[in-house]
Amino acid sequence: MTTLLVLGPAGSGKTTLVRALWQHVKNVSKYPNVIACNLDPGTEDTSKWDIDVRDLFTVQRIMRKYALGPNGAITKAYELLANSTEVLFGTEEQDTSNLRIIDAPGQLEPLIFSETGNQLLDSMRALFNDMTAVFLLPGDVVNRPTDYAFLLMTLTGLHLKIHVPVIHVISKADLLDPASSDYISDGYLLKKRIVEENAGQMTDFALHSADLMEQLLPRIHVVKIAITKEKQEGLDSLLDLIDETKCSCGDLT
Ligand SMILES: Nc1nc2c(ncn2[C@@H]2O[C@H](COP(=O)(O)OP(=O)(O)OP(=O)(O)O)[C@@H](O)[C@H]2O)c(=O)[nH]1
Ligand SMILES: [Mg+2]
Repeated sequence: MTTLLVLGPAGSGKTTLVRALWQHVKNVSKYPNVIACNLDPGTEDTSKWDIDVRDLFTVQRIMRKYALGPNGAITKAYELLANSTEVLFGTEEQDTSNLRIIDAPGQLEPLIFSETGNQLLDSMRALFNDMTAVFLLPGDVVNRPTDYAFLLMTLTGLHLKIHVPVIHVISKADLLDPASSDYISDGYLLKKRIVEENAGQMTDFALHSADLMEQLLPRIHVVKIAITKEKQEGLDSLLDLIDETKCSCGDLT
């Protein structure tokens, strides 16, 4: 049994990846019972999901019921969700799937900084002792070295908080400049590009971030994924890396 929690900044391609991987995996015999779950109560996505949090509540309904704005409603949704994970997913005995792919909401702040976000992560870890997080770093953001360093810091904080293996995915890899590939795993080059980019006050922060990352970066496995109308790339590499997380010899950290 494997549970993938797909996380990333708003618009980073989470839903696109979850649905493409779901379709792709149905053809891979080792995961005959794959299910896709929508955990985003705010999405207006109209596709069919095996499990959908909107069957329990939506951001719109929470906003009305508790007189909250959209971000307050997301935080409230995490609180409600933390107490409903078993209702939503069923118990382990009821669940016959061998791969669950979960699409998380794009708002990372309530997950990282709120008490209810902590509760939700606790309750998901308790329900899914096989959970692996997949964190998306979108290619167009990676193209800007300063923002890439900033996003890596966010990801590292999340990694330390979430207490599960984290797979790094460069999403929208079709948008990645060839020159960006050089510094994705190389802290020294990343710092050089940050200085060249000269993004004002962010430069010093990004340089410190890259300093902290320098030892870590070469050891992080990164999968590049592109899902466009024309092509789908990287899904098999992602599945291989997921298998590696199951293997005790896999060094993902
Ligand atoms: N070029 C390119 N565009 C992509 C790719 N994946 C997704 N997109 C586009 O990026 C936009 C956002 O994709 P979503 O899958 O909705 O992103 P998301 O992370 O689920 O967004 P939120 O749930 O709103 O946070 C859509 O217009 C997608 O078509 C990709 O690999 N390449
Ligand atoms: Mg989405």
